[in-house]
Amino acid sequence: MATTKFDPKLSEGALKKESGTHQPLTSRQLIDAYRIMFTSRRIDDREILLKRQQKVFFQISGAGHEAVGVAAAYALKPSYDWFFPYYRDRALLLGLGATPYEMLLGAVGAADDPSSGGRQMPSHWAHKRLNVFTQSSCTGTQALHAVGCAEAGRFFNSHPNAARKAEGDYRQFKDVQFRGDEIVYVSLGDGTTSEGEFWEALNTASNLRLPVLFCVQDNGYAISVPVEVQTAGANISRLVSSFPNFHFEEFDGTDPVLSYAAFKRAADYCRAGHGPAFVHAHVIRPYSHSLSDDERLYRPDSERESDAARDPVPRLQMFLLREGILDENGINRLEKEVEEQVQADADRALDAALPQADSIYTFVYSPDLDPTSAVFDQHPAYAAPEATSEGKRPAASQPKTMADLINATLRDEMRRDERVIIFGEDVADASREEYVKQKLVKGKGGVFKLTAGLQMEFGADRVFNSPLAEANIVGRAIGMAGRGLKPVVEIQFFDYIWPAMMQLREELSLVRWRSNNAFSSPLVVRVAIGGYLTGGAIYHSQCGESTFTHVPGLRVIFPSNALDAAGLLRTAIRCDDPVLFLEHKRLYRETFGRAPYPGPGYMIPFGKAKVVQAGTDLTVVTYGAVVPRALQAAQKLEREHQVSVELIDLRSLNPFDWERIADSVRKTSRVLIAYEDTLSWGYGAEIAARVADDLFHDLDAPVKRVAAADTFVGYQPILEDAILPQSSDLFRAMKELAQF
Ligand SMILES: Cc1ncc(C[n+]2csc(CCOP(=O)(O)OP(=O)(O)O)c2C)c(N)n1
Ligand SMILES: [Mg+2]
Repeated sequence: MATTKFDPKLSEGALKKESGTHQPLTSRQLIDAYRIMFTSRRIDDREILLKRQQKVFFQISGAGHEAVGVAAAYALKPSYDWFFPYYRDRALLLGLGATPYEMLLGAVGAADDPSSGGRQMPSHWAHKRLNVFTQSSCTGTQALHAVGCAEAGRFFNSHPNAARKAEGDYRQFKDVQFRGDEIVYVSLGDGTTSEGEFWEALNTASNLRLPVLFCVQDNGYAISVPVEVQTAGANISRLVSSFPNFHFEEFDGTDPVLSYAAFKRAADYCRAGHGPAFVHAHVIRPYSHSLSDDERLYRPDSERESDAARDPVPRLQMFLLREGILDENGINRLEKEVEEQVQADADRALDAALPQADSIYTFVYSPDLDPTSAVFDQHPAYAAPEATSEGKRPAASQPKTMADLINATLRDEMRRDERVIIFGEDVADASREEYVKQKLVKGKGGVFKLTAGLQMEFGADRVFNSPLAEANIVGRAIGMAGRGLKPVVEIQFFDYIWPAMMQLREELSLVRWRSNNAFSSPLVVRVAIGGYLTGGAIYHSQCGESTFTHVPGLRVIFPSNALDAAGLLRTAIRCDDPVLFLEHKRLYRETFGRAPYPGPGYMIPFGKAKVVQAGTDLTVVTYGAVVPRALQAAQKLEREHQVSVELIDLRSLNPFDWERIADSVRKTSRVLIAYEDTLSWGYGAEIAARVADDLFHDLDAPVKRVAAADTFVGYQPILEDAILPQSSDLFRAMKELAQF
């Protein structure tokens, strides 16, 4: 295998040279660097001890990475720049101003742990005051958050009014701060460079010349997998070297002087607005991957010994002695002070208050703004759409399609709130804006044209195309929303949401809970969903909403008609929680459910179902494109068999309107749950279970479901019709249930 491994013997490190070569760090800074690095190592050692005593429950160390952390902290500004670190960044955090006590609170899982209040593993840093954004355990996701964060900084800088607070929506609870020349630091290990999100982040940072400083801390291993297996040619610097607009650095990251000089050059480049930087630091990992790993199983002693010779902590100690910056007494005094402090902080942390068991639901959603509340219950602003004497409606009250009203709602919300920005695949009118401006082309505005005209009205920095990469869309949006923007992003087809699944399931839904409310990323993901298209086939027809209603922290909305789409989308945009807004493609331009535009204030609270028609004999609970099909079946049943069906359109799937369902079932004693997704393990299973649990004694018949066959939507219409629930299927099931 052809490889270009980094050879530490070739390193030009200042620590290897003779005296007087430690510029640009002063003696004072070098002593402080040693204090931070030694403190970092001692906290790791203390945590390892506590883990062995079963007083903490997990340990992952920053050992071997300390010099890089200190260098980054020296080159960057806490509470000014933004930080998306990873678990080896203990020394960075200490260098920025986090305290050993705070870290040990994290280790014991104390209520006051500033990272997560005892919700995340130790070393999963977050620090609101220092601008350290919450991180997960997922390798690589943070790279896209960093990109979004940098985009937000740039946006607020060019739209300073957008940063102003406003009453009555999520902005009331989101402080926005930005600087003209801030840098966004993001770090990751060598193994993590194999993740697609890393490359997606480099691509966008490069293309947009964003001030993101990528720091790869290359310890040669990802748990037991060596770098030459992860990375073609074993050197990530070589692979990324052709990205345009980047400043590149590669160096021995066990040397703080060399590391600082490299970080300084990289930071200067970013801060001057030239673009991103890629800092590749070769480090060591002396303490195995974590306390759950024993590297002796896959690394021979010889390899571990040669690493140990580069250990940054003893190396800097030797350097300070050799250079006469500290004598032996000075070193001993410093180390003793650190030891005593870490010991005292550990004792104090062990006595700290622990989180309460009854706090488990706190911060799953915003504590400040409840989207089910009356704040979001706002009536249409137009007069009732009555016909005029000539039998014609005034233009404003002409019934419009769901597509029209979604477009109009987006437009009005963008006018109202400058923080609303839209991006996704093909959502812009034209990325080559001059074509539209010169009237050479009309512009696209989305494959379903839902965002048509928005770029032309609001500009290319508020409505723009993303790369064809769904994780890129959601990941960047999370970083932006974390800073206070309100991204309303589009996933072109539900069938292609899966590359973003990690960002949706592990990041978006969790930002608030895992940071104990220090951070939040309320944003809207609009998704075109569903079948009944004739020709949509497997990959343009999928439903799958229950995969997302299963995720705490996400709101899931699925309107069936134009008016509901407008009212619920406005709530989604103004609320303080992340929302998955599912738009049925078949309903976009359907005659069913058209409505005049209800005005720029119309809102429907989440969690409130709509009774499409009242009835007494049987309850049908459904949503989305099954609503018109169920209505047709219910009307036929009434005509032909005098069965009175109460039809409930849930429209909000999480939260959902249990009260409305329960009231109806108590009245009718019969319930059918109908949905377009595949039958088994679907959304209806949860409703059926709840009915069985809570309403068993009210039932006169078994709970029934009608849904898609447990297979895939076929292209040939004969197949599609057989697979998706049809009005005739609904009619049959309703009739059987009524007759039971
Ligand atoms: C997406 C994902 N896959 C797998 C893991 C499990 N895991 C945690 S750390 C790690 C290795 C990371 O190696 P590297 O990026 O080199 O960082 P290092 O720990 O060496 O500093 C793995 C596989 C994870 N946390 N996230
Ligand atoms: Mg590694």
